[in-house]
Amino acid sequence: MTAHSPRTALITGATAGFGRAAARRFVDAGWQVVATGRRADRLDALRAELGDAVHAACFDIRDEVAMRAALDALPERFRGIDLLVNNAGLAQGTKPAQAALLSDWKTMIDTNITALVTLTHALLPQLVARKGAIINISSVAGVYPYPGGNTYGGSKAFVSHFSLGLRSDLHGTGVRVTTIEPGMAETEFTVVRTHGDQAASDTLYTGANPMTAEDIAESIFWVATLPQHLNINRLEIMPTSQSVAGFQVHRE
Ligand code: NDP
Ligand code: 8X3
Repeated sequence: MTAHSPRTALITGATAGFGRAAARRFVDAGWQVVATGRRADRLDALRAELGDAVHAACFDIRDEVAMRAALDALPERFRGIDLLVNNAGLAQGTKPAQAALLSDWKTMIDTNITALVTLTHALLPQLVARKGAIINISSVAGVYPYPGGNTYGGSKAFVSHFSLGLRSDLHGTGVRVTTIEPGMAETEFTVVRTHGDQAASDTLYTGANPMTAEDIAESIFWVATLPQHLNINRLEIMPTSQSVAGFQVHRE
């Protein structure tokens, strides 16, 4: 990379929500973005909107072979990744553990944990070589338990702790590692979590003044563009309307 080359971010889950808003924010600031996701039409639309600064890489992040093929197929000018934003992820289900679907749990673990560590492992050598940065999107659900959070919260607790572990291992390399832990933000998250219940999503967010995808994109951008000698370890952000409630007690 020459002094004048644009920096390159690989943003997973750029077809919606935080990832798409982040792709727009980074391109707006002169970065190049490798945008990933499964929905080719959404990636095509982003490419049409943002132009040559975007390379669309369409694959299911749980498919390791497809992931590696997409990395191998990166055009020359997108090959040097300076920033990895591990954003692709999801919740599946809102029921208590004893009523949850095991298939939902496995989908969350495969996406939020296994895919995230696989991609991180693949990109670490070049991130070290380039003194790059990793921003992992966790959640307040990984910090505070709530009914129905079970495996989703567990998967995000993994993301937060994995990030701190990365930071320890990368000590002295110059690679920065940050976990962002958002609270309630209106994206496609709840429609996905409820397996397509738009009304449930609307009910959750109506009147709550939730955060927006752009709010989180701005935070990602801020973290990424701080001076090289500063590392935000973890950043927990909630809408003002949300706060943490305490313990529950069941009485006979
Ligand atoms: P959205 O549902 O709007 O976006 C999720 C993105 O992840 C999509 O681009 C989707 O792409 C991608 N994705 C999901 N599964 C896969 C997969 N198997 N392969 C490839 N891409 C996948 O949700 P958000 O923007 O809200 O969520 C982004 C991240 O933020 C997630 O990790 C989520 O857990 C986290 N988060 C969200 C909060 C919220 O309140 N919204 C709060 C805290 C954290 P596609 O479907 O095209 O594959
Ligand atoms: C999403 C935030 O509070 O719905 O990670 O779990 S929450």
